[in-house]
Amino acid sequence: MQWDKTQLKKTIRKVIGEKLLVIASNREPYIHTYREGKIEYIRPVGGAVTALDPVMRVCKGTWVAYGNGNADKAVVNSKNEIKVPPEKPCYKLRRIWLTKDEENGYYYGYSNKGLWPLCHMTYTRPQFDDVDWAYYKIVNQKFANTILGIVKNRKAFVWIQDYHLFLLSKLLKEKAKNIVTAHFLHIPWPNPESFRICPQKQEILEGLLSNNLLGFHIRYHCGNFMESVRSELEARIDLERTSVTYGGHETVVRAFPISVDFDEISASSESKAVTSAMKKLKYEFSITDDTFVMVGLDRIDYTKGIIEKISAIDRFFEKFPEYKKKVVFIQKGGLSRMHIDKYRELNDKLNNQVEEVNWKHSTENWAPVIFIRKHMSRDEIIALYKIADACLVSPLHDGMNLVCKEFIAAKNDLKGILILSQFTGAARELNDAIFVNPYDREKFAIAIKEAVELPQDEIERRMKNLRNVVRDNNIYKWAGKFLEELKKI
Ligand code: GDG
Repeated sequence: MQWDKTQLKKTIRKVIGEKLLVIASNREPYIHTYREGKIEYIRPVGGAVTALDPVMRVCKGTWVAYGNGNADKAVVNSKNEIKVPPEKPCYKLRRIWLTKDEENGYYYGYSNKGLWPLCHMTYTRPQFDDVDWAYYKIVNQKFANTILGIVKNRKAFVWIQDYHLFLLSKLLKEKAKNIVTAHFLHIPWPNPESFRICPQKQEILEGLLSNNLLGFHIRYHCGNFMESVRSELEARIDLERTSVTYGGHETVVRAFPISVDFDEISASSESKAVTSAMKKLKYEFSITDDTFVMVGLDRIDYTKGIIEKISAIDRFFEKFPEYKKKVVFIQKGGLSRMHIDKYRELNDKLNNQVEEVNWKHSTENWAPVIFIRKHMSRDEIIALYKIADACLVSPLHDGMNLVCKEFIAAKNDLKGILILSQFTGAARELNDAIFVNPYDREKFAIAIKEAVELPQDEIERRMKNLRNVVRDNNIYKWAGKFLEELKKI
């Protein structure tokens, strides 16, 4: 069956019915900011939001999130709500306000200095701080209070997102019997050896085991989670049902590989706005028809392997100098979590690296790496994918990775090669990519050469297969399968 908006709508009606649907996530789908005295909105950079907005447009309901735009307060009503998407309002966004201390402790501290490196195998030491943990609990409670206030006595389904809200289900269930909760984790769940260092591991597991359904991107993460429970708690694990019963309550654990709105991206890649953005990009970066263009698009994050990618490009031009002036790599990097030292250091390191690699290989009017830092709209991002002959996606560890799926969806003409890290969740589905280990610089450089020299019919064969996979396993299927599982419970 091909999943689309209509199919998802039917499933929602069957599963949710008259119940209220609430999504809870740290990040909001639309951020309002002041610019030159006027209020405008942007869509934040990040996978979870990209995936869930199309779902909410179909599901309606209320999305509860932290409002961190400087004009966010100016546009909400007295209940701190605003209808979004701004261009075609159809669901409610309920904003939660945090103090600076709360944001520091809960978001930058516990979530991103602690949990993020704990869950990603990049050899970055997690930092667990008691004050940060206290704020993490306070903010989870704030989310719980807000949701309880919205739901009241009605029957509701609360769909919790990601690692910022590990305690939310438990806090809700302690107060309300009329709420069913499910939690989807967008990042990997670590193996039990890595997880056991976390001082708050028991509270975290208990929080997650209050849910009725717990979703991860891939089965491997489900397995890691079940093993962590086995090591840390007295719980009954049912491998056949893949569920955990703890304190008399059963949580079903399942894999749901997240995806993108294939049809929407594919259709907008034919739009006038994208065609004109392509022209502008080509002009701005002096790209001629015979230039082989490689692109990368990542939040600037140490898990994304951007340093390793540029290092492989450096090696590629060292080993195969005949490709100088013929190949160019455009990396778009979105600044992320800049109040954390590790992220600032990474950003500085990247600046120096790009400078050095360009100095080493550049000729009079050509440089191998173009680093774009300015904000780009969705149309511009799709245009970037469209002008690319290859997309380089090289995380050291990634729950799924949506950039590779967006690239595939944008390539209607089949003229694109995906170079993909074997350490992404996406690598389990996208068999027709050229796979790389980003830690292996030499082989990564050779893989780039392989991509540049791939015959046209082979490029098209691979892209056709990749597109079939992403078309069939689109974001509506992800949401639909999640809800169908909930119905079974
Ligand atoms: C988490 C998990 C999982 C990226 N840079 C810019 C930009 N983007 C957009 C892309 C894409 C999204 O952000 C990134 O999605 P990813 O999936 O690659 O990565 P995370 O943000 O780490 O997301 C990940 C995801 O959640 C969903 O579950 O796949 O594993 O880590 O949509 O297009 N957009 C703009 N400028 C950028 O510089 N405008």
